[in-house]
Amino acid sequence: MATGASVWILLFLTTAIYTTISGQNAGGTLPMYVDPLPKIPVVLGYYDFGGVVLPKHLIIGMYQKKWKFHRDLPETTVFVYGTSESSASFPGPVIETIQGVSTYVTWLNYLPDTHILPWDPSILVAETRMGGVPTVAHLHGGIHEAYFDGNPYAWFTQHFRELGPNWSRLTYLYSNDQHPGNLWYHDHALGLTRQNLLAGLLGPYVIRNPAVEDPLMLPSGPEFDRHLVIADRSFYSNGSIYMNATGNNPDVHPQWQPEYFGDAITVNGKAWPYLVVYRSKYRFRILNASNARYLHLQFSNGMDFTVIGSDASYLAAPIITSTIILSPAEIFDVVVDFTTTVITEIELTNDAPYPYPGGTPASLPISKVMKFVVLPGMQIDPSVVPTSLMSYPPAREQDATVTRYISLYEFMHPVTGTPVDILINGKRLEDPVTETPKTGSTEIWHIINLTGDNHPFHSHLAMFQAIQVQQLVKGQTLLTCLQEFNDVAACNVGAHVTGTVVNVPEHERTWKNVVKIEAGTMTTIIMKFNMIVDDAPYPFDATAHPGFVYHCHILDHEDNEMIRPLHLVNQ
Ligand SMILES: [Cu+2]
Repeated sequence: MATGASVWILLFLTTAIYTTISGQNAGGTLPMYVDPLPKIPVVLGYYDFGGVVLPKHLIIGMYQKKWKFHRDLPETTVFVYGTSESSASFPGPVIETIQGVSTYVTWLNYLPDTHILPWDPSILVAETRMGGVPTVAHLHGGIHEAYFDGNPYAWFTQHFRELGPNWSRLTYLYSNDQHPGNLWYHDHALGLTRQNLLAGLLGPYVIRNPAVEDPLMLPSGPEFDRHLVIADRSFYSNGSIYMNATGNNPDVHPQWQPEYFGDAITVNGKAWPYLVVYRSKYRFRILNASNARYLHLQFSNGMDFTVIGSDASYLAAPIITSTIILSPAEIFDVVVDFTTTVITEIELTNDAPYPYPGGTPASLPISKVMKFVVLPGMQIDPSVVPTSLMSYPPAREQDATVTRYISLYEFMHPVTGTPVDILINGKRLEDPVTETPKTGSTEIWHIINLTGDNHPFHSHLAMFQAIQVQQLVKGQTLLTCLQEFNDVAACNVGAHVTGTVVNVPEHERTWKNVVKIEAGTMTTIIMKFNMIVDDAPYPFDATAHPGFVYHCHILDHEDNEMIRPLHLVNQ
């Protein structure tokens, strides 16, 4: 850090914006931009013996500990990942890995007998006989065997005292065979995902390939290549995490709410932090780790994001845009250039309504994410934004051998008119599997969104990209028919897919693991069940037990029960 930095910090502290945390929270008045953006601890998932890189076995625990989310907020009890209790952090450490070099992780649960957040026994949930917090880690975006995928039924409690029915492996093998990119790990326990992530069980994971990525000359090193893990949270005045304990339809679900929205925005575990930056280019790997909140990000001075990747893939070429929309679980990898800005205090802002896009407009606290303070003087910046990045085989409809229709719709309470549950194809996780793609194949999935909100579609194992979004006409008629017959052919879906075609944004055109499904549309995605870099088959048996899942990544939806099994079969 330059010596001038502390002077600048003092200068802008005096102009900090104060905001009142309102609603259920008694957090009082929290000033923004008083905590520096933390650097997330890094754990290497490999050994490096003078350039010889070898597999490594990590032990990562889940700990209950105290975390300070803001200078003026008392410490918060969290559940967090770390290689030790003292180093465990919110978010968990960045696990850095190398393409082609295996990382073994033994995930250990040291959590207490009871959860720090309310849970709902009326939804399909991991229930224990002896207490404890069921957990199971999932590597989001990872291509690996189903044993190591963090199946919702593969949960375990502290010291493996109790095991879910699909638990099978003490140590998970992440072979890191896939292309370089940004992944993240988080909990996936049955019916408890929303609470376990809200409590803090999440962290970034990177697969690097220096031989391929270093020649790109992108901003690099711990100063200029940074993670921004954004997550909304609400707090009580005593610092504890606030989660509504009363369901929207308590006669059906005593606790479950359709979406969790916090009224504070945290980045890397601090509410509204600031980052002092040099006049240089920076790479930011931005993850929306919120349970349900979408983020529509832009800079207060109107400067651009140069998007270089999304989710676990690069774009073919950089795309310049002034705004990006991140659904929960979505990642954008961007370069931001601070060299030419005249304004020296720049806010990263958010104006996404919640639920997205038709809900409550973002209030003042929610409309601010963090602040950048630009140091004076030019910095030598050897980095560039190359004209081309990384190319993968294109998404082509003609490669597909199977077409499926996937419909998303809610079931409303007859009195309150609010959702009781939100399902995929009207089915539940425990209903018999219906999506059984052949390993190595390509499929077309038409995803029909008959709800009023956007949903982040996520599949384990598969990589996919949207090729077309088309608005539905007479959607209510289709919804009524599907609610009665649950059969897209009988409901003549084709007669409804005649509306305006909406373009997929250029910066979302790559092999993704989360695709936003707009309300009232049918989004056509190409699903690849192979290694997308060269269309090679998976280097493992993808048909093995217990299979995979696909789901909505609004965690409250996923938990009740916008999630379905995905079982691959042999050719
Ligand atoms: Cu959803």
